[in-house]
Amino acid sequence: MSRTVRVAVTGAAGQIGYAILPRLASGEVFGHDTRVALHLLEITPALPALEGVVMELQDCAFPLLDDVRVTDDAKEAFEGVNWGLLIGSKPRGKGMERGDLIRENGPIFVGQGQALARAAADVRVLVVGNPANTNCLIAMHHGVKGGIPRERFHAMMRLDQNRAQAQLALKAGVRVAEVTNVAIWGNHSATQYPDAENAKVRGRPCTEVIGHVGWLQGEFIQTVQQRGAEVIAARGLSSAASAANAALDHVRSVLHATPEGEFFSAAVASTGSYGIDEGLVFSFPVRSDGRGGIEVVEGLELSEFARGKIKATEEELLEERAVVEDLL
Ligand code: NAX
Repeated sequence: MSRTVRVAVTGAAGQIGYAILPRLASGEVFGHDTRVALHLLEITPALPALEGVVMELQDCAFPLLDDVRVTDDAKEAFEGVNWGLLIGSKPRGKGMERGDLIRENGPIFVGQGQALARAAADVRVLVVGNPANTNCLIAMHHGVKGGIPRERFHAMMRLDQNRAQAQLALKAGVRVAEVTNVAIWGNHSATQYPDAENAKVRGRPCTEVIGHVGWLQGEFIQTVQQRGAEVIAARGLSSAASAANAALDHVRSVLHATPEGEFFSAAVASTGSYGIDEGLVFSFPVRSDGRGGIEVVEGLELSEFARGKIKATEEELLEERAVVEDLL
């Protein structure tokens, strides 16, 4: 047993927390030769519920689970962690506009970005809590000020990628693993652009295999954009198992070198690729070098249709950034 990976999970008593913690502790992400320590952060009123989750983790008797810490103090939670999975945030209340939600949650990510920089020298951060891209922008801003490299901050787009991949596989009548290179561009919101034009089915262009441009530019995009709302309408609760699964997929994709010619989707700070405003946390096709570094895949062809969609989602992110300008 060589080492211990320390993972902070915020909002650990929530739905996604409940789905993700056993899987993190099982060894399926960091490998069966790596111990896992969990640092769980919650707001004070949720600590009793979190104690119940901790009891269940004990009752799983995971051989690799090294240490579980529970706290309502961000600095304590992030002490020495290698990964920060920032899942906790306030849900959208009745009648609340997107702008109100951004204002409600922004301050959480100021404090957590600062705490990460003070407590964790070698950390990678995945922001899941919504609005994920702008929350990530805020955490990144404060983390970078404290010395964490900018490229260590990501916002989760993997659930959108997985949803798109599944829809394309269903349409093409192939296994989901046979669909690759699904880029999601922009914001984790209803303006995101799931890109079928660059996707592949069994290595061939998806547009050739599916061939139905009307479906690819219409129903496919809307289904992916609205999938979260569809799950809420059916289940009465937002996606949790699939969101937890996507976060773990993201971590695994960062840890392992991306196969030659392939990419996955993650929101990272724009350095101006594809003309996107610098600094926005924007979803791009990315590749991992297998040592924890990821870089944007340059040079993908974008049709006029795609460029229009990408512009719209960029505009939404620019508006979101303007709403939190005072926090940056
Ligand atoms: P829950 O409401 O079940 O859990 C959220 C937890 O966060 C609660 O236990 C709450 O006490 C805690 N929390 C609130 N403020 C906190 C703070 N300052 N520090 C630590 N913990 C805090 O929500 P859940 O279904 O688990 O979803 C969590 C977040 O993920 C939400 O913002 C949700 O919108 C977002 N999602 C993001 C997705 C993505 O693809 N990026 C998809 C799934 C999900 O909708």
